[in-house]
Amino acid sequence: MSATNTDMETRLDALHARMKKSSLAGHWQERKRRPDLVPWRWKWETIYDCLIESGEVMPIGHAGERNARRTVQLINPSLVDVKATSKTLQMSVQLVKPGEVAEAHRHTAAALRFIVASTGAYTTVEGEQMIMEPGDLVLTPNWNWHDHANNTDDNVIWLDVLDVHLTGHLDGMFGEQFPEGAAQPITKPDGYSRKRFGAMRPDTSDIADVALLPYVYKWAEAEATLHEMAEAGEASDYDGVILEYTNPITGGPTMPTIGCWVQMLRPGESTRAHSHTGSTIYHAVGGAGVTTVGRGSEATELTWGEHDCFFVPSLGWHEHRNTSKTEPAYLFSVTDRPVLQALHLHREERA
Ligand code: GTQ
Ligand code: FE2
Repeated sequence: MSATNTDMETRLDALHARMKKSSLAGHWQERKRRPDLVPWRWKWETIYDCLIESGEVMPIGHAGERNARRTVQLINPSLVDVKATSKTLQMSVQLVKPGEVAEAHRHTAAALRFIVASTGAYTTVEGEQMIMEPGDLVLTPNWNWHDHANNTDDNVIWLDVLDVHLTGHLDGMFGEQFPEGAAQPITKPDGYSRKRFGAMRPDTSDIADVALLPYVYKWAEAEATLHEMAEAGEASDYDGVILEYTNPITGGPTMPTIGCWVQMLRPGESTRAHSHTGSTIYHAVGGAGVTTVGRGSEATELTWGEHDCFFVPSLGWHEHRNTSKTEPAYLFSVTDRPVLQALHLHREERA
């Protein structure tokens, strides 16, 4: 090595040390990589066992306390330290036992509930009591007051999805407890949101932000529509028969930060592989199948049955297969795609 090169190396080392002291760095210097998320599958049996056990050993606390909600959180193995399902979203499973109340609060993180087991428990959102039936999707957009009560004789269990990790990365997280008691007063009639914001609706100019509406999507309607679409042959090669849960006024995504979809894979159906930006967390509402993530020697097979949950990372090639020759399979999914779309970052590639 020439004297000049040695001289440069010595000076470069000194420069690095000098920059480090002043909180500066060269573009050429290495940095720690953000973790790559792995495809993953959580068996319902295991989630359920842990959730029921948590019901025995962890009481629900008051609003503002760490145990104000009793949930078991789904964790991506690459995000163990930050306890996250993806870099943007958190999926958890919540249990409210008979007679319990999860007290009222609101926060900047947007939330949704997808009901797994309920015999008439309800969640109250912005003064409207929303009865939860299995397969229903209830939205709690950011800054909506919400509390949950179970006045039935059976456990109520649902999936929570929140954009807490995105909101956290953006340093936009804050919240507050309801000032006047554990549960907010019920100020609206049953079914209010669907009448006020649905296809036949009064003037909406008084609504502060139409992208943040409390809303309920009923499973019975989703299921019937999926079957009618299947009969009409309205299906995608990449997703099977698929519906988006749209905002009833804007027609845009479910919420600004979380998009929700439900798809039916017909008996024996295999979809074609595609890859797109946006990571997706799936929940099998019913049926059984296999989702292949990645291609060739890198491929991972995620085998799922009723109520299992699984994760497909952004840009991961994926294809679904319904392994039953006689029964349909239903997948509910949530994605951060609306964020990528809003930022003009969304891309898709098809096999
Ligand atoms: O039910 O309000 O899973 O505030 C995490 C935070 C659920 C809720 C979660 C929450 C809730
Ligand atoms: Fe909450």
